[in-house]
Amino acid sequence: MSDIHDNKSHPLLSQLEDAVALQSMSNQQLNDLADEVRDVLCTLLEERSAHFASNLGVVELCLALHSTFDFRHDRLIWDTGHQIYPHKLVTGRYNQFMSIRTKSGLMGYPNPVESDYDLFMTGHAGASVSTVLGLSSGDDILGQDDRRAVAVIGDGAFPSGMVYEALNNAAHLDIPVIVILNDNKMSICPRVGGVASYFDRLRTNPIYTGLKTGVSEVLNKVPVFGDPAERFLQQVKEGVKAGLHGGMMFEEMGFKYFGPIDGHKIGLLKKYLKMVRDIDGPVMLHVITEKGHGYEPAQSDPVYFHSPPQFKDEISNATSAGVVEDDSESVESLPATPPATSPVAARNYTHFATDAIYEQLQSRSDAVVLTAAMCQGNKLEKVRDELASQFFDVGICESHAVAFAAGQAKAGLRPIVAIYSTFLQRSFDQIFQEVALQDLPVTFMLDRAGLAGPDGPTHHGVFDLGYLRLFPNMAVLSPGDGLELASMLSFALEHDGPVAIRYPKAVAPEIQREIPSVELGKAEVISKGTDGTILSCGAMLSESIVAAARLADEGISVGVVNTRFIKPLDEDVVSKALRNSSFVVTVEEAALVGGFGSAVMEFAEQRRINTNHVRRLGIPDIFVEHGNRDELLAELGLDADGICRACREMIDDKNRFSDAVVQ
Ligand SMILES: Cc1ncc(C[n+]2csc(CCOP(=O)(O)OP(=O)(O)O)c2C)c(N)n1
Repeated sequence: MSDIHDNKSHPLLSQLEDAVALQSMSNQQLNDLADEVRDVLCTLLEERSAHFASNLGVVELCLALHSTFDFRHDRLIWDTGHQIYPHKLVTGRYNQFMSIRTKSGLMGYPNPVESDYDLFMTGHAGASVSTVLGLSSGDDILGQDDRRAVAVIGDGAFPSGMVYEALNNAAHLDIPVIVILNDNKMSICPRVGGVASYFDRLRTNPIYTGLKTGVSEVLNKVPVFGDPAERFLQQVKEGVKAGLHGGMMFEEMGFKYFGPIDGHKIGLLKKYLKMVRDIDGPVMLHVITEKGHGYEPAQSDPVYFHSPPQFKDEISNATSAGVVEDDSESVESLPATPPATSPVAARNYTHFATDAIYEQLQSRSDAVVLTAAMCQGNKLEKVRDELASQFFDVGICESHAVAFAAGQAKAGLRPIVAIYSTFLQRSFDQIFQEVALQDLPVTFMLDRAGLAGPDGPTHHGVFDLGYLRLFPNMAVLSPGDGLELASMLSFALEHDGPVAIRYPKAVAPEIQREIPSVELGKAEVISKGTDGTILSCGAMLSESIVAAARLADEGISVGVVNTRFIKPLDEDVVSKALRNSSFVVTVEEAALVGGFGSAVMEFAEQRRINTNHVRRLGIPDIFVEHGNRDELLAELGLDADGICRACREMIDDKNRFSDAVVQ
């Protein structure tokens, strides 16, 4: 791991004990500090993959905020939280910074356990305006109305429906809340939609373009406190009335809107921040930044540099036009463990899914695919570019995506909703009402279903079985290897009702065998055993096969079932396993509460089958920390070792139980 501690090139950062010190720094010092922050970010990327361009883009904004506010007392929320790195560096975490995104190291997102400067643990976009408004409301009621509450939200996150719910409520409450719109023209890919076009129009405002020098002259005289600030505000407002102003939409919603201003000029930012700090009501400051600012390759290719692989290996061939071996929101090195039974192609589930989607869209004109701003993560660029009329990017609007797909399905299309497991949580109610209740043929492709690795608890997709299994009409599938994925998608598009297919962020093994066709509620029996049965859910199959092979070497005969369907279960296969095996182990990369093992137990209860001999392996009732997926799986007992251990324990238990009976 690179050492930044002794780095003489960070004289300011290495001495900085607390962000409050920024308040007494000159603009020149803050600019020097910005250079040091960028240097650390580049050093980090030499070490490992991380969110990069977004962080480079907010350096000046972050420093200006901390030099204007005291966030030990005031409130600051970075929407989503992927651009939190400069904030971490100036809030006492410089020394631990190089541990970021490693197990037991700093999180790549805000984490209140690390620092009081991080108020919420976040990773999902679009919630910041609501939480900041709530903080301001709490402070207001509790008599702490000298505290100021600031949300920094990107233009990519801004179209989220929740933002408008919060803006609406803020205008009604009319309490101080500062929303900073960080407009860099980008989501992960270039942002799309009507809100994006509106922001583009706002950029033509003379305050930003500098056409009306009168305005910038006024800005140079910005006073700091009290009435003069009000007077300045009045002057700016006069400018507004004189036709300089954009932001009417926000003004009409009850916000005072300022900007857009250059988000890389610390002095200018501080002036505006001081002004909005003293306004007694909802205010929006529109700041223009450049994603990747300060590092030329990231400036020219912010899509690739959103979360690129580590520098060492990849920087020379970095281009967003080419295929990036990224399997993330953030990239992680690909796990190596092959299933013992087969050769492995180093392709991950996402690649199999993308190919299957492309083929379906090519062969069926009624099939369409939807993404919620994750074209790159879902590797849908080829579909977007070659089959544009069947491709829909709705922005970071997962709830809308699902209801929109329901409408398309009702109209006769076969929509495929490609949303990561964790983000689909946003659409719980639309899955219920618009899709399942209507029994509409919408197919959900849930990538990152399982442990999402270094992104951590905000991104692990481990709750989907719980929330999908709930709904009548819903079929829930998970492929045991890459080869099954395409057949599962063709099944889904022929099925007359909603289907969800979940798969993890992992290399997809190709288990060489005669693959039976996918039929509703039919499992695949991989091997039979005389002692016990492993009921494997989805990607746990290869580890289950490895475990069974190892146990066979020890003289323990364990069969393996690739259950394929979590709902409906293959009642015949599951009931035979429960009745005929002396023990059954269920294995899933999902929360045990409401998951696959729970489904097996519920089924056993319905059939009045004893379950003393059943053991469920999966994610216990905790939020799993960040770390490499393999490390996390091993720790949770969800690798071949863990499965073997569980099987041996079941045999020991059985022996103890028989001894007790004999006595
Ligand atoms: C609900 C949700 N959907 C999708 C994502 C994945 N995601 C992470 S960052 C990002 C882009 C955010 O764009 P913006 O807010 O403009 O920030 P920028 O990276 O441009 O600074 C997306 C789509 C997410 N974190 N949360």
